[in-house]
Amino acid sequence: MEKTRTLFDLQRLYATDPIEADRLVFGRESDPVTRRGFLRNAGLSAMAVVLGGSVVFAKDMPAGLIPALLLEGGDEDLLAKLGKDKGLIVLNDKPFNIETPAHLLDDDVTPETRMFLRNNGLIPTAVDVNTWTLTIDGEAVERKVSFSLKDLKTKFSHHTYRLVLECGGNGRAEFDPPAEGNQWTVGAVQCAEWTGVRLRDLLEKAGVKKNAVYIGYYGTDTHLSGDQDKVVISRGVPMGKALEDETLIAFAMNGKDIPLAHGFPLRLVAGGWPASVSGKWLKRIAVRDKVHDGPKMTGDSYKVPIEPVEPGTEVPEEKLRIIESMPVKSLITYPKSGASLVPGQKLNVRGHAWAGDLAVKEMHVSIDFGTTWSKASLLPPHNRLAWQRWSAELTFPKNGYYEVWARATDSEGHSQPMVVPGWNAKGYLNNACHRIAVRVK
Ligand SMILES: Nc1nc2c(c(=O)[nH]1)N[C@H]1C(S)=C(S)[C@@H](COP(=O)(O)O)O[C@H]1N2
Ligand SMILES: [Mo]
Repeated sequence: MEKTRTLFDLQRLYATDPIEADRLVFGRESDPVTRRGFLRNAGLSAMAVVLGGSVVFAKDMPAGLIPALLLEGGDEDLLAKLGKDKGLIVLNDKPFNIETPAHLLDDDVTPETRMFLRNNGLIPTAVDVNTWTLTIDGEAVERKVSFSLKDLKTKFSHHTYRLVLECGGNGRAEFDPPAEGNQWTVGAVQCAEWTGVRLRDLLEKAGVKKNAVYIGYYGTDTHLSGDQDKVVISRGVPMGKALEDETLIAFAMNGKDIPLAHGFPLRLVAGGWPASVSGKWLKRIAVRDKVHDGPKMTGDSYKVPIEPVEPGTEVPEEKLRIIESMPVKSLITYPKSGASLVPGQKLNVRGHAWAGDLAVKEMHVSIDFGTTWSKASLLPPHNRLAWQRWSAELTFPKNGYYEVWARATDSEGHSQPMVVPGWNAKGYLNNACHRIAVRVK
């Protein structure tokens, strides 16, 4: 965990006073007004030593920007017992919260071993598949209905979709003032292939009344206090999202039973929205006649200011909105940050892009800190709400240190910002451009 802690120290230093951090780390002098760094000889060579090459577009490098090379985390030890790849990063072990470095998210379909893990409580220990039932009830159903796992698997048609699940707090580590909670950097996102029945088909059996507004899920995880009666988290979605084709009650992931840590034996999956609406270890769905009010639906949980606010502002509840569709975002999954090239070598970079309920329309890359951008090629999604593969061939003008930045644009024309967007107290929805370090020498 040592390396991770060092990373956060560096991030905190840069977060509190980036100009001073630059001076301390690199001896870099900056213009406090334009925030352009003046890499005078001493600073330039200090940075070149640390990065293993001089910064080719140094004149374009914003002051107070932590070089992407130094953002590499990694924890080689603690993961085997959870069935996770050794390259993942343990952010918390009570409860387990584990993130995936970008270069381990290169697969089109994220395997279990490389899937981030986010728990608010304790993973259930005993799951009896023979007695497991899913109940649908609530103020806005005609009748309460229950299904066994066998009912679900044999009495309804099956559907399979690749769905992006991204934690609402992915990117939280970059907010300033910092937000409490797991300090996710970029890897709290995955796109697995889920198989199950449509929630819509089950709701039809219960009979949805005209006054239905929202659904809320209930799972069987245990509250951290150990109190069996306390609900850990119970979130949901408005009826419109609940009734979509792709909203599933899933019993399989990547062609097998859902792994225990990810919701075995049953999970609500609603792609494109914060992954917190996709309830694991699903036992019950309530159809509500008002916005669902379970734990983590109320107060400031999974809410952001309706209007932008100055960082650090306290925002009253009535000026917050519940996060729905997630914003446009992308990752560079190849190469791993820190890649080395020989002079003249071309680099094929690639990654994924996604945009909540929308599709990604365009993808761009930059090697000069966002001064100029070139268009990348972009594939359509495998199905609606799956991420999209993008790739680009890059050439570098001379030896030195570079950063590759990637920027997606959604079907409504919204692009990723180059810096951390809209501050909010809980650190949600950071969709700033992902960047990696590349050295030519
Ligand atoms: N029952 C239950 N469902 C849950 C959670 C939880 O703690 N308990 N965490 C939610 C949150 S905040 C996220 S980001 C995703 C994480 O899914 P994963 O662990 O399969 O990656 O599950 C969601 N569903
Ligand atoms: Mo989350």
